[in-house]
Formats: sequence, C-alpha cells, structure tokens
Amino acid sequence: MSTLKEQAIELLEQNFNGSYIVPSHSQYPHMWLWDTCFHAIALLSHQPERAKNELGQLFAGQWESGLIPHIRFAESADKNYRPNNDDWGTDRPSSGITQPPVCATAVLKVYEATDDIKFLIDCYYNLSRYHRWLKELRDPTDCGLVAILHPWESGTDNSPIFTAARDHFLTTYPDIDVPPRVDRNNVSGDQRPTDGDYQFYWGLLKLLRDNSWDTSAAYEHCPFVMWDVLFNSIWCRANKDLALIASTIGEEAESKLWHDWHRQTCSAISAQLWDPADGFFYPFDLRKQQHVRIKTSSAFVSFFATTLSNSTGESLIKHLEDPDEFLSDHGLPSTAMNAEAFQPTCYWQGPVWLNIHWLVIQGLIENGLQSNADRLQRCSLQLVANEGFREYYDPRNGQGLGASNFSWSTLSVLS
Ligand code: 2M8
Repeated sequence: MSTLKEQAIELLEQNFNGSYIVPSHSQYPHMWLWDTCFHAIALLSHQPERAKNELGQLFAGQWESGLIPHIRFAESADKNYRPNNDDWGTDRPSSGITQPPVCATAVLKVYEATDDIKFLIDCYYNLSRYHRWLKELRDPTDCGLVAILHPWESGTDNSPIFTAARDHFLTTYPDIDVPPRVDRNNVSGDQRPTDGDYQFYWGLLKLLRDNSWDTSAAYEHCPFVMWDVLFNSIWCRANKDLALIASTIGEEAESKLWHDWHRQTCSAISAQLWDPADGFFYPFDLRKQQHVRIKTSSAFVSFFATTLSNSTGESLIKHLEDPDEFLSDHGLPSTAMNAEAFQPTCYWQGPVWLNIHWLVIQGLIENGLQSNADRLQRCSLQLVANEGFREYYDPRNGQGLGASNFSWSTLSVLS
C-alpha cells in the first residue's frame, strides 16, 4: 500500500501531458494559470526542475501586452472542452482573460527551493510585464484594487457572489446560446454550474471578444466589473513577492515600485472591502456600486495577502471558528453554511477546496495563527486519505465531489 505522498507524486505524473501537468485529463485537459502555479509548488517537494518547466510553459503563453491567459490550450488534447480556442477567437492558443495572479508567489517559492538565480532573472521579465498589464488595464484609476471582468477570472466561477450580477445580465441579454455542455459528462450536473451560469459566462465572453480582450474598451464596456476579495488578496501578496524577487536580482528601484503597489493594495482592501459591522471582507460590484454581502471563504485568503491588524484578524477568526458559518469537521466551506446560497455539493457554492485550504493555511501561519492552520491541514489530510484527490468535498460529511485525480489537491500532502 503506497503512502499518500507516493500517490500524490504518481497522480502528478499521470496528469503530465508530455509538456505540462493538466488539472484533470477528463475534465480540464489544458493548462490553467493558477492550477499551474499550484502544480509547480507541489512539485517542489520532489522534482524542483519540473516545477521550473511548469512555470516556463505558463509564461510561454504570455501575450505581447503582458496578459497571462487563464487557459493555454493544448494542441494534443481532446477538443471537446468548451469554450475552445475557436470560441475565444484570440488568434492564439489561449483564452483572453486571466486568473488569480499566483505566479510571482510560485516563482519565488521555486527560487527559494532551488537557489537558481538565472531562473529568477528569466521569470522576472514575464512577471513585471504581467503585473504592469494588470495594473494598467484592471486598475485604471490607480486605486490599488484590480477588477475582474468575468467570473472565470476569480477562479471561484459560480460563487454566489456572482448570482445577482448574472440575473441582471440575463434580463438584459436573455437569448445567449450555449453549445452542448460536456462538463457534465463525467461529473454529476448538480455539482456543476447551472445553464443560466453558462449563459452568463458565454455572454460575457462574446462581449469581451467584441471589445478586443486586453484593451481599456473591455473594462469600459463590460457589464460585469468586480473587485473580488480573493483576486485582490493574491494580487496584494504577489506584489510583495515580486518586490523581494526584484531586490534579489538587484532591481532596487523596481522593488520599491512593487512595494508601493503592495502597500497601496493592502490599504485599499481594508478601506474598500472591509465591512466593520459584520467584521468581514466582501467583494464590490463596480457596476452597481455596492458590496455583495455574501460570506465566502475568499475573505480568509486576506491572511495570505499580508499581516492583518489584530482586530481584523480576530474578527475573521470568529467567523472561521463559528460552527454556523465556516467551522466544519471537514474543512473550510467555500460559502458560509448559514448563507441562503449555501449548496454543499455544488462546485464553488459550498464545497471545500484544497487550493483555498493551502492559501489560507499559509496565511494563518504567517499571521501567527498556527493552531487554526493545523486544524485546516488535518482536515485536508483526512479528506484525501478518505476520498482521494478530488476536485472538491462536501463540508457536511467529507464526501469527494467533482473530478477525480485532480492535480492541485496534491498540495495537501506535498507542500
Ligand atoms: C474551473 O474553471 C473552468 C473554467 O475556467 C471550468 O469550470 O471549466 C475553476 O475551478 C477554476 O478555478 C480552475 O482553474 C479550472 C481548472 O481546474 O476549473
């Protein structure tokens, strides 16, 4: 009987497509931005050279503008995944939107594990272009927060924080055609987004395509523009990590720039996304000019952004330890269990996700909250020991859900 660690290593090997690791051969047979960063971090436990290859493959898909796309399409893969390359119409094998920018953090971790300064110098050029792209096109008013223009950019696709925007969109554009869905061939339909969600996703894709993806027109005309808590927390952390990378390679002036961006985002997250009455972080819908007051696990990723003030940290921990909200025997639910929108088996509407566990665990440790981190880590290990490396898990009973043999869930035992 092999150990969990051996099983995780074997799984990453099986999910290697000859060029890079895919999240799951059956469900997601291409390269995704934040998945690849997590795969690189997981590989550091046993194959650091392979970790460098993963990030190199990610950067190979970067656009001249600086955008790192959320999907890089694999030529060899099954073409059934939709939207496919033709649907995006980007003239290159990729989507035209991005995903939580975990890249700088992944590069720094690879450098810390390998001491390879050449790798760091090579990646710096990609990272600095990507960060400038995000700042210029997604924070055009220089307020410190970057906006997402599609729920897929958040990585938490059908989180209930998008439901009101979706409903509003579908009243304005009621006739969006969606091609036959293959995402329900291997995963039960009730664990996946609804047809209405997919109409929203495809409708936004078409509007963004008409506005040429990575231009300011996309931001101006997109009916969905949101400051997401998870995305901005990762952005905040990414600039701190990029500042360290820049100073390590002797780019002191640039290091100061990334530090400034890091501090600006820390302040903006507190000023714009914190709700003092609830003691919680909420996303902000820029089209409606209001917060979306639904509690999700994204708020706890703020621990990963920076060192939080004592009072902010204490408020968040109350929610984390509240059995009506986020304290379950099986880990951190993606939506508060007492929220009306909580759905324990449906994708990002309630299940436990192990990449979120990993981000929150790192953040808790860095904020001196070791016992909370240990508790979550025990849950991660229990979930994979009982149910295998699944895409997500039911927080009521730990049942494995979504895709099987899912790559980033190996983080729980490899890092
Ligand atoms: C999921 O998203 C894709 C669309 O980008 C999908 O449902 O087809 C999300 O969980 C996302 O966060 C993840 O990166 C991707 C691949 O694992 O799957």
